[in-house]
Amino acid sequence: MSVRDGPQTGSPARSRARSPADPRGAIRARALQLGFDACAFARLDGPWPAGERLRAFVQAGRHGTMGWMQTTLERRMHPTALWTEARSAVVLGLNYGPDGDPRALQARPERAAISVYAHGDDYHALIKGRLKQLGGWMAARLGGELKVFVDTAPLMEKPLAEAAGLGWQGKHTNLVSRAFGSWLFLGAILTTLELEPDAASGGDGACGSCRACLDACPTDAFPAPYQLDARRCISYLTIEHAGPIPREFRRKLGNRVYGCDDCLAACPWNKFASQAREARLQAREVLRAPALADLAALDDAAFRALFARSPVKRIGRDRFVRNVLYAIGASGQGDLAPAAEARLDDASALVRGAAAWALQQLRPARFAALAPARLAAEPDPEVRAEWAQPLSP
Ligand code: B12
Ligand code: SF4
Ligand code: SF4
Repeated sequence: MSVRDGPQTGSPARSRARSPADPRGAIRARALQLGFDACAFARLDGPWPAGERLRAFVQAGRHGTMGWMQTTLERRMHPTALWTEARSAVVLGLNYGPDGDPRALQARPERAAISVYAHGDDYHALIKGRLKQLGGWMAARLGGELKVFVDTAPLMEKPLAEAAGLGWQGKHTNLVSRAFGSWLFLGAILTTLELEPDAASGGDGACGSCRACLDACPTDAFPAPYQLDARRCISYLTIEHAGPIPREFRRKLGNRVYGCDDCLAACPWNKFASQAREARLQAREVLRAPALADLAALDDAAFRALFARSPVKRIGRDRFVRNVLYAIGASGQGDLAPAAEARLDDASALVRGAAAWALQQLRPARFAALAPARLAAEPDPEVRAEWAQPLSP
């Protein structure tokens, strides 16, 4: 989702009349007032190794089915390739620190783990609204043209945040902040104004010899420190990947039904983190540890109601219930088998296939007894393939 509504243009006459003596200080103060937790500045003419690294990532196919990374590659490689007139970036951070260690839920396999970032309202809408407010204020006070971005535009936000000194890209590839650990959403405003930059954080110094995030990854998604193969990442598999998830990953998903926090949560810099102050990002009680059996029974209307204003809504009921059924299959909880069996005749082939796999994991004898009739009646080739599979680890 692009939030470019711009360019928003300020009136030079008005802006001269009101222009503050310290524009950076004024922008920062306004950003904090609007509820952002961090604000820093970068020039766009500095060193930028990120572009070539992105090209290598795409050339190696590590973006998987996120074809938009390839189609927007040239614009995505540098902020000025996206917008030639841009001179400076205002980079904003919003703390979404949890109130505990999200990995604790892994000890309760009958419950679903939804990634921390999706426990409250959708951050895109929240940040977009605030960026627009800040942008409108900047345009009126300082003039220039600007565009606002959060997440879905072809702008590399993490290297930009590192260039602005908000933190550094850690070995898990996310931005780590000395003040907020790994729990910081990013947004940015590109502007034609020449704003004084902050000092860049620079390099990998603050990770040192630590490799806690690399060792924490359940699916070995890091081919090397600072590099992610998205095709192996649970966040990609559960959110972005459309079809059946490859069998090699299904048990490793555990009870993670939407995104993953393991590498973020493992980072020792989180000891400086604090709980999110933004009310709309606080965890909704109902999403903290929902029962897998309840989630597997969601129809489209119930799914939409449960995930109203939540980022989870974006993936739709079928993909979500697919994830829930994999979690049921990986749970080792035989009493969840009826919840899987109840989905064998689902209208969605994606759901039927995941239900068959879950039943096979929990009740192999029951699965074997049903398989011949199911194979004969099932029209979808991918679901038939599930019924034809021998039990595998
Ligand atoms: C595509 C994408 C994904 C993909 C790919 C993730 C990835 N690491 O690339 C998937 C779906 C897997 C994903 C997952 C998540 N995402 Co995401 N995602 C994005 C998106 C849209 C683009 C990122 C991108 O350009 N990736 C391409 C790769 C090549 O870029 P890169 O990670 O910066 O790669 C750098 C390193 O590899 C490094 N590098 C490579 N080699 C070397 C060698 C050395 C020596 C060094 C020092 C560095 C280095 O250089 C590269 C360029 O800077 C951004 C939003 C945006 N517009 O930027 C959000 C974003 C990165 N995601 C975000 C979040 C929160 C997540 C999740 C935590 C969500 C969750 N809980 O499930 C996970 C984290 C998984 C992980 N470990 O990265 C936040 C991160 C905030 C932060 N503090 O960093 C962002 C910025 C969204 C936002 N606006 O807040 N995401
Ligand atoms: S989000 Fe999870 S699966 Fe993805 S890299 Fe981090 S630990 Fe691995
Ligand atoms: S866990 Fe260690 S290696 Fe990973 S980002 Fe944090 S400090 Fe760096």
